[in-house]
Parts: sequence; structure tokens; C-alpha cells
Amino acid sequence: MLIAHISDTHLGYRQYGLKEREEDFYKAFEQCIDKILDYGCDAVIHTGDLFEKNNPSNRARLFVKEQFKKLLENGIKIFIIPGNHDNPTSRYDPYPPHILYEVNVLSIKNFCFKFKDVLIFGLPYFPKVYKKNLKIYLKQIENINSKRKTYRSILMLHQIIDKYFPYEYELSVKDLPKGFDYYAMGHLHRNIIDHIDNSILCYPGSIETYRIDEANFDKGFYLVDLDSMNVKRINIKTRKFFVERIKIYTNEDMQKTVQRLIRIKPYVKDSIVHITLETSELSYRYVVDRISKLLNECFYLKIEKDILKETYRKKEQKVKGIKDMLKEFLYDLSEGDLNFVENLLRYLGSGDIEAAEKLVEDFYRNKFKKNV
Ligand SMILES: [Mn+2]
Repeated sequence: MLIAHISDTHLGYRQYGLKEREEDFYKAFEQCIDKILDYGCDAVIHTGDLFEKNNPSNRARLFVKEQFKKLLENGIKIFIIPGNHDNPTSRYDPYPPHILYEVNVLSIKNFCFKFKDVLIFGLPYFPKVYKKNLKIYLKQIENINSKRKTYRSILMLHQIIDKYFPYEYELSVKDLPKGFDYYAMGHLHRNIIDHIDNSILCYPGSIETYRIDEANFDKGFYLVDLDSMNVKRINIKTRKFFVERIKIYTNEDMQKTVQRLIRIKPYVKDSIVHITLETSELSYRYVVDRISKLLNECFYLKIEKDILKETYRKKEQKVKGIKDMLKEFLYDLSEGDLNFVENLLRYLGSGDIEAAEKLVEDFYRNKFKKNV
């Protein structure tokens, strides 16, 4: 039996607010569906984040309907769990959009389906705060699975496991219930294939570049042969991304950047170039201008300020008013001198020259007296 495992398709997501980027995700999904048809799969399992939101646009809903129809007409069954993006968040509207289709949606009330000689288990996404509940469900699932009479079993989850992303996770490897042939995972956008005891665990990853740190990962899905337990990676073609981190403070930095960008220039047509730029406030406009002119042929150029640098800088100087600003620049002035400069600026700013002259006279008279 041949199963296709796909995940994190995020349909309806409009990256950079571009209609074309929304279309790119549809195109990627359609490539996957067509390949699944070509390989003659028996079933498709989708491990969450089918849609970008739990209330997707009608365009996204209709698109999925058309794509699923192709599978269903060919007798391919669909099993799906809601992910963190498309799981309902309100208990007054507890239905995920998936229920609109002729698919098997696994839920906490209905976490097990029998398909031919395979038991398919799955749970919707559980946020970290509910990981205790998740573990209780997993125990229950482990119990039921241990008494199964079917040949194979699959567990579908949309969670992060510490082994693959140790910074933020809901489950440790040891929390995974034992005894499943295939662990179908979603949520991580990187593609991973791993062996746990005698089983296989896979994260197919996203089908398009959702965030720039995913730009270099292969996009696609897994084909799982449940008879031989062979897993094959199927990749699709997606729009190319160039992700650059640029730092410009000197003329030499600028020259180096220009040379680097000239090297990628012939390949940027139809691509997205995403640049994180670190430069001084004064030269920012000039640098952005030069880069934009150089890469004017790319499909979309995104230049963003180095946010880390920005927040660091903002933390450093807590400028509140004009006096604080003066303190920043004229740091060796006394409190009295600062008051003088502040008042002078105010008089000059309002055009009251007479008051300004009087202020200067008084100031120097006082200073003179003191020094004598
Ligand atoms: Mn996702």
C-alpha cells in the first residue's frame, strides 16, 4: 500500500502581500497532487496547516475542493489533522474548514480510522500549555494501538519534538507512544526523515518558502510504501529565493556588495531577493537605491533593516525630549548649561529674538560673575 505524506501547505498565505505569492502556494500544492496521482497512491495523509487560517478565503476553499476532487475521483482517500494555523480557536465555532470536504478529519473525539489493513491515528495540534492533555491522549492511543489486529499503524501529529528543534517544542522523543510503523509529523517546515526503534518518523516540511529561513530546504512530500516500509522523497519546483545578509559601513563594503550582487544578477529573474541590511541611518536611502537599481530585474526585492541591530540601538538611547537629546550630543554640559541651550532653542524656534538675546546676555553675565 502506497501512502503520500504531505504537510504545512499553508494555502491562502499571501507572502509580502503579493497575489503572486498566494498563487505560488497553490501551484506548489497542485504539483504535489498531480505527482500523488501519477504515483498511484492509495491514500494521502496531511499533517496540518492545510490552510493558512482557520477561516480561509473562498478562493482557498474552492481551490482545495478542486484538488481534493482529483484525488477522490481516483479512489484516493484523504486523512487530515488540523494544525496550529487552521485549528479552530473558538469553542463557539469548533469546526475546522476541513470538514467541508469528503475527507477523514481526525479529532480528539475521533482519533482513529481503519483503512484497509492499516490503523490511522491522529490528533489536532495541541499548544504547549496543553501538553499534559496531549500526553494523556497519546497514552490512550498507545493502548488502543497495542491491541490492534491490523498489519500496520500510523500516528499523525502536528507538534514539535525536542530532538529536531530543541528551542521550542511540545514533546520529547520519549513522549512519543511506542509501536507505530510510521510517525507522520507536521509543524516543522524543514524536511526530516528519521528512524526511531524499528519505526520511521518523517516531517515533510513546507511545500513553499513560508519564511526565509526555509529557502534552502527541498520542498515536497514523502511516499511511504507500507509493505516494504520504504520512504521516498518527492520534490517539486518552487520559486527561487536569494537570501542575503548585507552590512555596509564603508566604501569598501559597498564595492564588495555590488560585486556580490552582480554575480547573482543573471539568476534573479522570476526570483525573490530578500536582503537584511545593516547600514548607518544616513546612508540607508542611498544604499537601498543602489541595490534596487542593480537588481531591478528580479520578481520581487525585499530589503529589510536589520531588526536585531535596530532594537539594540533603540534600547541604547532612550530619547524622550529635546533635553535628553541635547544630553546625548552635548554630554559634557552641566544641568544649568543644558537649561540655557534648551531655552535658547525654544526662543529661537518660536522666533522670539529679543527673548533669546536677553537669555544669552544673562547667561554670560552670570557665568562671567561666577568665574571672577
Ligand atoms: Mn506550518
